[in-house]
Amino acid sequence: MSVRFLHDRGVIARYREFLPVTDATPVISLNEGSTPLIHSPRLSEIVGRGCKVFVKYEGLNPTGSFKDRGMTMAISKAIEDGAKAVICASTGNTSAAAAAYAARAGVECIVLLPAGKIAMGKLVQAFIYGAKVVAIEGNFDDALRLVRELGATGRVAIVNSINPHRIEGQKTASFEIIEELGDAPDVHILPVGNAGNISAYWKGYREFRDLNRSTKQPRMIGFQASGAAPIFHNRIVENPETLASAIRIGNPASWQFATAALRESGGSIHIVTDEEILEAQRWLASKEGIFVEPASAASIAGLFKCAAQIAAESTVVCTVTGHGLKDPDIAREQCGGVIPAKAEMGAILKLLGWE
Ligand code: AN7
Repeated sequence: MSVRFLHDRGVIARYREFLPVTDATPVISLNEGSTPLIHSPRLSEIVGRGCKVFVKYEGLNPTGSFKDRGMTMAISKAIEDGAKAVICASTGNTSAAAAAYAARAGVECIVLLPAGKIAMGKLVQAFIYGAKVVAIEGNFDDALRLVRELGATGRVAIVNSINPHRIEGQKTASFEIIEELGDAPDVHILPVGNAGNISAYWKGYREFRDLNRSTKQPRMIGFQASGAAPIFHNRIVENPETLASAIRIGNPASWQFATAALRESGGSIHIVTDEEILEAQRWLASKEGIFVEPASAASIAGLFKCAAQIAAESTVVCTVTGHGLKDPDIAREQCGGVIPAKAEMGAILKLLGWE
């Protein structure tokens, strides 16, 4: 009987020739990537004028967010370099991914989180994958500053997106989109926190264009939460605030890369309010059956906001970065409760109005 190993399908296996790996690189993979690119008839109709809108559903990665694409690279390279422990600061998803891939590699994982600001699903992931979870009295930016210092001791490998291997892995999402659409889209919309992902997508689009695997490059359009919008305002935000805790970041690590991506692609960055984010989250779940976490819904809120500016006949991709179950509390607060009933047919017919 021939055995098909799991790691023949992750993003390193699929895109090895475009990534900085060699035969000496151990591949630490959980079959990440190959996420669905879902056509949305309703979003297409809202944008109108012959535009086609697709949702890249990154919540279907192994730990429930796009971070797995970069983490398979960062952990594989850390192991290649002999690391025995890895560390990251996180608003939740990076720590979940780091903890899972470190577990798979058999190395220690330390995560520094802003105390009280991590969505429940993400916190539980870090625990169950066996990470050492440190909650600091400060925000993500404070945690990242400490991680940089801890990394400088040489005792631990940093797997935040300041590690360039993370960006390399994340660029594979663009490759998948180009392969599936047969070309790059005209517009790509995504949420922006640390700005690693917008930088990674742009790198992926550029590389496939240079290799003639696509004929064009999309305008990159980023959306930040209005209370955490340093790139939009072009200044560090000392006390970022948003219900979308994943993007509660005031001093993005990849700020310069993101600015270049916006400039080179003819794109732009904008803001959406928490109310707009939550409304978009409910809309996407209840109208298209796609449940995403609040930060991810910033893409959809953003699309609603900029729909009129999108040229006719455009192909638009919105990345939704994380699964809705990551943050059950926020979703629960917005929804109606259960309808209590006796276990009797008559009672149920009555409350359904079917009598
Ligand atoms: C769901 O996990 O920064 O602009 O520490 O979890 O590349 O930072 C998460 C970011 C968007 C923003 N959507 O991406 C972390 C972290 C979700 C996220 C972003 C994040 P970047």
